[in-house]
Amino acid sequence: MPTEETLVLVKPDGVARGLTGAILARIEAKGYALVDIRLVEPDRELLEQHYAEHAGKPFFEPLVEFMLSGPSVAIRLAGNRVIEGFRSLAGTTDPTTAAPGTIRGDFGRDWGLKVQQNLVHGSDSPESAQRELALWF
Ligand code: DAT
Ligand code: MG
Repeated sequence: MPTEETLVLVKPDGVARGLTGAILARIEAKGYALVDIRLVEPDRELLEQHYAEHAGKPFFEPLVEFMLSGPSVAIRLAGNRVIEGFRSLAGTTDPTTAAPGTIRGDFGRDWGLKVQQNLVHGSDSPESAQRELALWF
């Protein structure tokens, strides 16, 4: 079976707070391979496609606006079970309750905004990964 790939994003809050290096260090220490990495300033169309599953939800527009607020670092990451493994490294969606030891649990908090800022994105399935990698790379 070919090695699995996933899309990881260091989102605008992670880049703006200077946490890109700390996040990359955790990914590298875990042993996954960086296949490609680039700084991206996405447009609205890319983001609406990326987050299409959330269209119509109350946080959708704040989410797109947040993602437009600055560059993200897009990473093509590879390794066996990397989709599941990166989501485990990231922690659960809500940074207030994400486990300590995870990226979101250690670096995230609730800022009282309409959208949760939780530093990173990771694809949630092989189908999502292929779809999202084609959008960002
Ligand atoms: P994840 O990024 O863990 O896959 P998701 O796909 O459900 O989470 O949501 C995408 C992003 O939207 C998430 O990283 C933060 C934000 N978000 C999700 N649910 C939210 C909510 N109920 N209120 C505010 N922001 C939310
Ligand atoms: Mg998701």
